[in-house]
Amino acid sequence: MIKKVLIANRGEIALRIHRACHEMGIETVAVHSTADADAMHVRLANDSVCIGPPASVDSYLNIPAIISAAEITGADAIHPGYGFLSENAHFAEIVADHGLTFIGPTADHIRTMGDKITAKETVKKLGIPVVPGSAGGITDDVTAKKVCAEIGYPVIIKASAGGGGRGMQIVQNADELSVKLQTCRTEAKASFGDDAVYIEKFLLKPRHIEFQIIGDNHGNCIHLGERDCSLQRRHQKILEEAPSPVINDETRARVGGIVAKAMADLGYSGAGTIEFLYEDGEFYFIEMNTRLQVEHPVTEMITGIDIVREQIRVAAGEKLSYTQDMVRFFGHAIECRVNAEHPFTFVPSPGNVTQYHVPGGLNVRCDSAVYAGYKIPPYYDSMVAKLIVSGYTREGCLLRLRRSLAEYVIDGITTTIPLHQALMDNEDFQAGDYDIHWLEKFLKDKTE
Ligand code: MV4
Repeated sequence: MIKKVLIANRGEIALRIHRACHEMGIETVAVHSTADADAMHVRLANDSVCIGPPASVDSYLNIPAIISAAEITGADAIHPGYGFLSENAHFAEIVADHGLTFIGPTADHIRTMGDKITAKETVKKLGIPVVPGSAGGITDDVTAKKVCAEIGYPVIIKASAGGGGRGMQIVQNADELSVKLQTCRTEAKASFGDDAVYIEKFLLKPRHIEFQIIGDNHGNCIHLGERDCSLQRRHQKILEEAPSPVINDETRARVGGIVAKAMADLGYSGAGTIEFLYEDGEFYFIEMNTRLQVEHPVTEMITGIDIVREQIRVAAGEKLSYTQDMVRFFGHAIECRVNAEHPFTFVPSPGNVTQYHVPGGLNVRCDSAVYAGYKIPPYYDSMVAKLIVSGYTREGCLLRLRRSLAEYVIDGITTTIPLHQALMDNEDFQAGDYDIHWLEKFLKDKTE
């Protein structure tokens, strides 16, 4: 088994990983930038190493410094968390080359899913339904026109090396196609160094529903149900819930069964998320994430399964602790992302947290590395906490969230807590009646 894990991340997820390690009797190494010397995970870890100045490229993305820190401290594994190096196949390879265990899938699987054209081809062959579109990349106008005529407008052109909303063009009709194809290819080359693009039917009012899977190195892969992540602004998720308000048990078992079988056939090991657009009762694969996700706690809350613990177990070569029939879904869970930002304009608000009080009570979980007196640095992501509640019913979660949000004290900075409070009072949200565009409209009405 793994004895000492280097956590190549910061903030709440570094703390989340430390907690799983501590419960498993595994020591931890925190690596941090000069801006994070006073961070909570640095205090709690068994060892800590400063790996560079504040800028992420010089610290949390500094591969030689991270590998050196692992060697100096005697770590035998590295957990990359989310963001930073978590989906960097090159990093996964280097970690393995140094005789260390990368807590995540193989470099090959990361690479396959990082290229969106290859990812789509791969999962389609494995039986997962995909969005209608081009078979592979598109380079010329003639082929593009043919594909679009077949699938019908509007279409969306996406960069193969993009993902998460970067490098996309929506095309309303044939007249716009040629220019937008060229724009997309040029931007893809400039942003990602790869001009490969593909075309899909543009779905107008889908929901974003993703399935959590986890596989081991013994041919097993299970699914842990879905999360509804439709509430997002500029491709940043704001609130996530499990189960989705629009998915029933039969559909969960059917689609979950398809994705778990597909990933077992692929020999996938580690945690992963299969992202779908869901419209008119149909699922369409768009991307796969090969990392632990920010919103994993809602899945943990309805299954009782510690996803980070399972990641560590499977990386160490152990079997998953659960077979599919041991997985039970209980009740509902909702996560509110608390960002150090203005609640409606999203202007960043880093600075000193002067007073801090976390809500508690039955079925309330707060994943955060913030403490009273902590100074939120301006260099990184603005998410400072995740407030997660669970309950028998979705309605119960909404009542519990109202109560917890009111109890939460974060003085000294502006946070998105008032946005969540406004959501709790909205009828569409209360009814679970929202798609991927709903939040932007809600915010437009609020700020106009
Ligand atoms: C789409 C789509 C509609 N149809 N694909 C956005 C993030 C990335 N993961 C994929 N995204 C989308 N892909 C098809 N075939 C809608 C989105 C999308 C979106 C697109 C344009 C403007 C805002 C958007 C917000 C959420 C999702």
